[in-house]
Amino acid sequence: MTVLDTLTKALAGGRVQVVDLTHTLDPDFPVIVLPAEFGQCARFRMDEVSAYDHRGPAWKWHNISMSEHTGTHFDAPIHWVTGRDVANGSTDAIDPAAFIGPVCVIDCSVGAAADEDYTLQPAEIEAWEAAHGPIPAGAWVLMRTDWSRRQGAEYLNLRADGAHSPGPSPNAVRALLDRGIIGFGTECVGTDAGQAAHFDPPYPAHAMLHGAGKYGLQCLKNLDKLPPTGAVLICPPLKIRGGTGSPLRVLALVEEIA
Ligand code: 23J
Ligand code: MN
Repeated sequence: MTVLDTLTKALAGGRVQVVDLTHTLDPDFPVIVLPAEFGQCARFRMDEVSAYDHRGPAWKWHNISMSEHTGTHFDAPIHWVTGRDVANGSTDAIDPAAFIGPVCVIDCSVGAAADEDYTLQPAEIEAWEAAHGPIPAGAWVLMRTDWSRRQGAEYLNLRADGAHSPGPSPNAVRALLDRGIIGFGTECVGTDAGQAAHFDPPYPAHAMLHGAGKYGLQCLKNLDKLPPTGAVLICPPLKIRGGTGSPLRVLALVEEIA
């Protein structure tokens, strides 16, 4: 049997399960809100074209529109100024091998429940590796916070001084880059913490990951259904010419270990 025969049989037999890490695209799902002087992210919108009626008697369809950064979405290197000159840094040009790979899940849910401005630190990455083994080069690393359980205004958690939500510290991003990861994902509206404009450098996840040609995922859910290590992430963005990112379906393959 080939590796792929083994995989398809394990999928059919239920030994490998497919976990959906994606929120439903819906006009009510929150999008990032930037300070008023900046351009803003559009919510998801869906307009009916026909519904088995005079506009199309045998078919139903919709026109849809949204930002590249609406809902569960992928960030490409050219999203950030630091990555503007990264070769093949737009969604249409990224090597598709980046869209499937091993995934490490760092559970920050206890810290994020206690502190809405919680930041992942290098010491936790080291503790995770002491328990689960080294983060392999080419891995996707996901920060579990259980933030996806929040709804409405609680999700962005905006106050007069901006958003309050967890994310990685600059030194944690450096540590992940040292391991040669391919991308980093979170449950929050951005890969960076809500207060990351005040970090040094500002927006360290965006600035450092994309400057190094790495990718981001945000607005993930169901990270509590993944093992710390051993799952496979599948995250191909739409092939938008010159795209800085895209909404996408994010899946994980999880093996039941007998
Ligand atoms: C634009 C400006 C700042 C940020 C973002 C977008 C995102 O988080 C995003 O969706 O990539 S922080
Ligand atoms: Mn984004």
